Amino acid sequence: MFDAFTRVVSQADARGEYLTNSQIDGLNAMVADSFKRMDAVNRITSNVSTIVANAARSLFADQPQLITPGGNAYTSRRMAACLRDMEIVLRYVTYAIFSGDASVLEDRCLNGLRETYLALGVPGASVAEGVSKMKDAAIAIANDRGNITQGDCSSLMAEIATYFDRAAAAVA
Ligand code: PEB
Repeated sequence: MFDAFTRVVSQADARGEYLTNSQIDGLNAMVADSFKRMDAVNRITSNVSTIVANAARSLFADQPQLITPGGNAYTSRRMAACLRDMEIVLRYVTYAIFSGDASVLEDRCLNGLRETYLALGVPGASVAEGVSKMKDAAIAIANDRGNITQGDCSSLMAEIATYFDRAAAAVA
């Protein structure tokens, strides 16, 4: 599991090189902007149940076959598993945002998930759609201009989007 710092160190060490100026500048910029990152993680973490519930509601409105008999989220046991899965993915996304690196998400959540869903008969494309709805909701909350110091969060929001996109692509 890497974060933005250990990833750079591990790459440099693999080549036996010192850190380059551009690597140091990159990490310096990340540190300078770290309050934005912490605020984003804090806002998403504080709104997990809203994000999951709304994304799931919207997914089932778009794909009602999931919750009718024979659907993969039919029965309260499967519905619970589905909401839990969405919450797990969102949790790993918050770890990736915090670390500034996708490896925790890739290694501990997404690795093998497609195969798991295939074996279970869970429709991966539907999970991907749910993840994409969580992306929109999470970014709307993290990027809300209200009650926060004003600043340019566009690159952080673009980075956050990539973690959700990776999760969706891993199961689609
Ligand atoms: C992944 N999901 C399910 C299972 C596992 C995971 C391992 C099988 C065991 C169980 O039922 O608990 N677990 C989950 C995960 C990690 C992990 C992400 C990462 C570390 O350890 N069904 C739908 C929707 C979708 C869904 C499209 C968006 O119709 C999910 C939610 N996942 C779903 C369902 C099951 C499941 C299991 C319904 C139960 C399937 C079944 O038992 O038939």
